[in-house]
Amino acid sequence: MSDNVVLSGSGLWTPDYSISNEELVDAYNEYAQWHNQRYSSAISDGTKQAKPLSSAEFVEKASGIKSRYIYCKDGVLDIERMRPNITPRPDNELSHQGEIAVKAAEDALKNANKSAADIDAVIVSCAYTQRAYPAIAIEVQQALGIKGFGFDMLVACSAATFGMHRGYEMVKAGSAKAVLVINPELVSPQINYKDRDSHFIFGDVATATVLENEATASSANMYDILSTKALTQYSNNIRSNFGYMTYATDEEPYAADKLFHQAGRRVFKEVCPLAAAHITEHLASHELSPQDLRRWWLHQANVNMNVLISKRLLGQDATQDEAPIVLDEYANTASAGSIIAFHLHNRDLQVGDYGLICSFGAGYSIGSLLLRKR
Ligand code: CO8
Repeated sequence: MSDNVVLSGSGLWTPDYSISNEELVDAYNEYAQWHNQRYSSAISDGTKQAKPLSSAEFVEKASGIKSRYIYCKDGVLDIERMRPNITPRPDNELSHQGEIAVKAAEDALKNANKSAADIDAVIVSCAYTQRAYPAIAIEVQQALGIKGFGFDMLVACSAATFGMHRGYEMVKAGSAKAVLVINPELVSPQINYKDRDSHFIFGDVATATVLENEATASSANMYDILSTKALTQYSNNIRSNFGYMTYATDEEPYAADKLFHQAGRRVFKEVCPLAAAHITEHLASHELSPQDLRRWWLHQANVNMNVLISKRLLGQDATQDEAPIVLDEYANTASAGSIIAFHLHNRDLQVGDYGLICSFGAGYSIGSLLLRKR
């Protein structure tokens, strides 16, 4: 059997609800004003900090984000709650994260022209899993009726690309014929909606991809995966301390440091050059230059990051056709952003065109896949 691996299909599940910058900022500002009034004497004697106001104009200018989708809108804009109000499910029902994973997976299977019987491994790879065990991947495997095996993996912003790397290697090694990689990015429960600097950044979504041996592939739209490249470099600039240890350490399990927090400016400055160098090296290993690529499916955290990286690579701004932006509508969806961009903007490529999927962010982590349209 050949050892060529193809990306034969992708899938996307988009939540029913969305929140505009204006709605989000109005709720945050109402909360901040309430907070500042409630704690006015502590704020004046310096024992508590005042909450600064947010602005929809700032959010769009600083990030490019106009709105975000959300799994459960209820509760987020309620200043007495400021977090989604998700109803817990009993153990014998499909979990929330399992449900959105199944939806994206079904779309990817359809687009890859595959049925559950064709898949022999399921990887659920995302920024958070809603529980430690049993693995969400094994739950999804059962819900879809897939034989073989499944496992979860977490690599924050690069979970999707790193998951695809593992799928690629499994198919190459012959330990699986076809791998379903799913990224159920249900991130809204970890957003600090009371924090002016980060309340606007993220949205929920689920994406999925099918990677398989070319010998079994029958999709009408597929890509050769020519190679993968990964890099990690430890940084505390994007962090969440949420975890199972709080039960033993007696810390507040939902304190601000247990939610997403970052030094956004430093992330911006450090990650952009790392990502540009990583991409250049990846292409050079195939004797390709950035100009040889027809399309860039880049991580979707901040439009200004993508502009800077494209400029470093191409020497000029990339057009929407060259490096599509989806974060205006979806916001930062953790690891799923580059896969949404791929899913929505790949069908027009011609046979032989090159494209690159690349994630960059928390860890730090950078992951790329070089593709060629078949
Ligand atoms: N409204 C109004 N003003 C604001 C706001 C706001 N909401 N926020 C900040 N400001 C103010 C600041 O206080 C500051 O004021 P001053 O100049 O007086 O000090 C001014 O605006 C400028 O602030 P910044 O320097 O912080 O603004 P930036 O231009 O740097 O923009 C960004 C902030 C948008 C956060 C930007 O730095 C950025 O995008 N950086 C990169 C971030 C990034 O890529 N992060 C990766 C995220 S991690 C990830 O993708 C996955 C993690 C796992 C998922 C987690 C899910 C919950």
